[in-house]
Order: sequence, then structure tokens, then C-alpha cells
Amino acid sequence: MLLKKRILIIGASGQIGTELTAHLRNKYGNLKVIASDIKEGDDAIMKSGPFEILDATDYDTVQDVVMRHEITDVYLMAAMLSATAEKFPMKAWNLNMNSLFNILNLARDKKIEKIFWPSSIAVFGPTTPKVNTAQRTVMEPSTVYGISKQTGERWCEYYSKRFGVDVRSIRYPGLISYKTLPGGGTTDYAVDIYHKAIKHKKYICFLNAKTTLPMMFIDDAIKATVGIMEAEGPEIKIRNAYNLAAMSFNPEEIAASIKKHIPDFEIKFNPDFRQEIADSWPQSIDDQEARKDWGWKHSIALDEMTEIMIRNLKK
Ligand code: AKB
Repeated sequence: MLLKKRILIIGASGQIGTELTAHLRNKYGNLKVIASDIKEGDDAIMKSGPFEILDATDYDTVQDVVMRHEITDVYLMAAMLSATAEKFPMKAWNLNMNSLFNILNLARDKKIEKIFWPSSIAVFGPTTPKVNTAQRTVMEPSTVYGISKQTGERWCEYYSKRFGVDVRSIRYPGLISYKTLPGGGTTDYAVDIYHKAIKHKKYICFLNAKTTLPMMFIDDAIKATVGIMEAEGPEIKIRNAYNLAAMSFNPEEIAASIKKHIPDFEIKFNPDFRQEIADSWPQSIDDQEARKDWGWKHSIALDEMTEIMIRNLKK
């Protein structure tokens, strides 16, 4: 089974895709992991193994890559995130939904065996209880991105129940990494702040000081992604998406953590349209189902993450 595993990562040049590709190539061998994206990735991805230029919304091209490389597992990481999706609603809907249907239909037709599809805390909305948000609760997302993720979750569960498709998903919080920048999200400030702290010792934040959101360092996100994909089938009891948590903080708290390394760092606040998106999301997440079902455990908290970010970005 392991010998015949061949993985396709769609969206391999993005924030999660870049690190996921490196991790899986390390684990399974460079030739077993096919990276793909609409645009080329960094040197490490392009040079370490096979790469395909691929539009995730084009069924024929996706099917061709799947068949040519005899793919068994697909990680579908291509998506338009919350802030950009508010600017291009139809484009976001088309990308986020059609890419998912392409992969679900290939699995229904037995052309692939297993799918990872990322959901998000954006599936929750302004009427959801904000603290320790439960796995099953009120879900009335008010953003284009959130609506696409909530709909996607319903379809994943439907394909699992109706066609036996092995699809696995987690609701990512905001993700922080130093290798690749995120693009178009509301939680992106928590990456940008480190870059600006190192370069200019100043940051103007597009969210207000007290906007607490669930967040996670990329190493934990990769651990969760691979962890859920490697769990035995019966362990996966939730086929829409699992809540996932590591830490929660607000801009004032991340700034205080940065000041421990850069004492003269200054933060100012100038909230824009992303404030309303952030205000519609939970502040913290209850992820006990993921911990119980497939052994999820986070490792990295705010101060440790700050130390890793600053050390690596300074290089
Ligand atoms: C975003 O901010 O849009 C994403 C997310 C929380 O899914 N990082």
C-alpha cells in the first residue's frame, strides 16, 4: 500500500503547499510527491521533484495529471482566502468549489483513493458562540470564503456517505510561517507583523488591538494535515471537517511577544474591511474531537513561535 502511494499536491507553491511538499517528499521520496500549482513554486520545490503547472478548476487537466502519475492521494490546497474572496466573490466561489468537485468526482470514480481538503475557522459566523467554539454549533458564515468552506464541508460529508469517498479535512485557524507568505487572508497580519518588526521595527495593523483569533504555527499545521491523512480510516469519525486549535492571541499580545526580542518595536492600529471578517470568527476553538479520534496534539505556543519566526526571518 505504502509502496504504491503517489501523492499530488495542488496549490504546492502557496503557504501550506510549500512546506507540505517538502515534508512529504522527505517522508515518501521526491519522486512519489508531485507538486502542482497555477504558478511555479520556489527553487526548493521546482528542483526537488516533479512539478506540473495545473489549473485546479480544469477537470481534464487534473484528471490527466492524476492518471499520468498514477496518483493515489490528493492534497487540494488551492483556494482563494477570505480577504481576496470579498473582492472577487464569483472567482472565489468558482475556484474554491470547482476544484473540490473535480477531486471529489475523481475519487467517486475510483481514480484516486484519498483526499485532503482544507476547511477553515471561517465556516463559523457572527452568531456562533465565540469562546471555545464547539465542533457542532451554530454555523452562519457571513463571508464569501466562509460560505464556500461551509458548503465544501457539506459536499465532503455527502460524497463520503453516498459514494464512500475517503475525504479528510480540518478547520485551519490562521497559519504563521516564515518560508512562504500567506496571500489574501484576514489572519495574514500575524505573519506580516514579524517581517515589519525585523525590517522597520514598526507595524500598522489592519485589525484592532483586541481582536483575538485562533492561530497555529505552520509546523503544527503540517503535523495535523499529515496526521489526519495517516490515521486509520475508522478513526476518522467526522467527514465534514475537524476543529483544530493550538493558541489564540490578539495583535497586542503578539506585539508584546515580539517586544521581548525587539524592545523598541512599535505597533499602531488602522482597522480596515478585514476587521468585520475577523469579528465574525471565533476567538478560540474546542478541538477535543480531533484529539480523541486521531490523536491530534499541538506543540508550539506564542512565545516559542515568535522566537522561531524572528530567528529564521533574520537569516
Ligand atoms: C484567512 O484568514 O482567510 C485564512 C483562514 C483563517 O482560513 N487564514
